[in-house]
Amino acid sequence: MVILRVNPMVGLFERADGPKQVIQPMPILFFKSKIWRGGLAALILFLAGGLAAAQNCATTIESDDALRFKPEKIEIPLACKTFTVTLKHTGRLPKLAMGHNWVLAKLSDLDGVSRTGMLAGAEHNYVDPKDARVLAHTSVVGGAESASVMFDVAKLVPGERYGFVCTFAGHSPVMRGVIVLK
Ligand SMILES: [Cu+2]
Repeated sequence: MVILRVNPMVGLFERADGPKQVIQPMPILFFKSKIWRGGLAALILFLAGGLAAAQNCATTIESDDALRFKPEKIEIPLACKTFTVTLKHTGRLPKLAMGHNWVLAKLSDLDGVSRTGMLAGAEHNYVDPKDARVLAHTSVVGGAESASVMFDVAKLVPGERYGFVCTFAGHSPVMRGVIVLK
């Protein structure tokens, strides 16, 4: 028969007979087990994954053969290091006739970057490469095409108002939307 006595110094049970052997109570065995460590690692990964998903540092915006963006508002979490916008053209018309791009700038600069973009022309995706007011932009896409751009969120200053516009010839007066920093 195994006789257990309590060692008050460490609070563990010990066998009083035979070779010195420490028998640990179940809770301690559980916390030392690989199952627990594996579970803890999985829990941390799950929580980290949930946090990244909650921040959602990417979005897709659609355009079509009519002159519109859907949605016309993009929320960018300031907690994101980078943000990716994918512009998807769900229409059928080729890009020479109904091309769209997505250009990010301060709201007050949207008219200016549209003017310089139109002058830059199709070979520059309707974006003047020398125009520093352009904070990010995609290339021009036609029907069934898409393009993405990733930019540093640190470029965006809290309190400033930003928007986006399609600078393809003639589209900028109607194809635009707003950025919401959160
Ligand atoms: Cu357009």
